[in-house]
Amino acid sequence: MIHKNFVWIVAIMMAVFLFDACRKNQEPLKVGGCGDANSPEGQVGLIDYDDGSCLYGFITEYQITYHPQFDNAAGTGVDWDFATNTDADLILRIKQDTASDWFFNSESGFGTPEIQHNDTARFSALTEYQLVNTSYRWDLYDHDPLPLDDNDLISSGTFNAIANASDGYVTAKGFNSAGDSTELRIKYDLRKVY
Ligand SMILES: [Ca+2]
Ligand SMILES: [Ca+2]
Ligand SMILES: [Ca+2]
Repeated sequence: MIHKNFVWIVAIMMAVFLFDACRKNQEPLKVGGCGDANSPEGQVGLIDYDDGSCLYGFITEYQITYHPQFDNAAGTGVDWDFATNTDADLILRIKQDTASDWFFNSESGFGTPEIQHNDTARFSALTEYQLVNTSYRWDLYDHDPLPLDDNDLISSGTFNAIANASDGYVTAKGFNSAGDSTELRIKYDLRKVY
């Protein structure tokens, strides 16, 4: 009986020893995810390997959610037209900071819609441009007809499309020389790139 118990105890001790040795030899668990800094969902520096799950942001719509009511930068502080108290006629342009060409210019597809300063102006993306991890520049103008008057800058700004991306929108603020602010929102869909 003593002999039988002894065998059991030795067997259990060996099993525990082998299990422990096995566990110590295992590699720590590797964490996978999207490792591309050009993805709005990228987790660069937070994961061990890229598991091919990256999705990328493709622009579907541009929005100006608000802009200054008056042209304070021109020193008039009155309106955006020759007639009194009229709303701005928007022209939105966006490009990569270092590029010479605007990849979006609302004037070519939408004309110059007149929008109240606290209403949201929406421009559908004419091409679903892919957002990347770099600096972008945008200008918002009020259209005025020549030869009476020329366009006025409403606001201008720069932003990084990936740093400013959250829940399907890139959000950025722009300013003019009077310090008046304007908000740009770029709506994007997440998709794979094949
Ligand atoms: Ca107007
Ligand atoms: Ca105008
Ligand atoms: Ca003007």
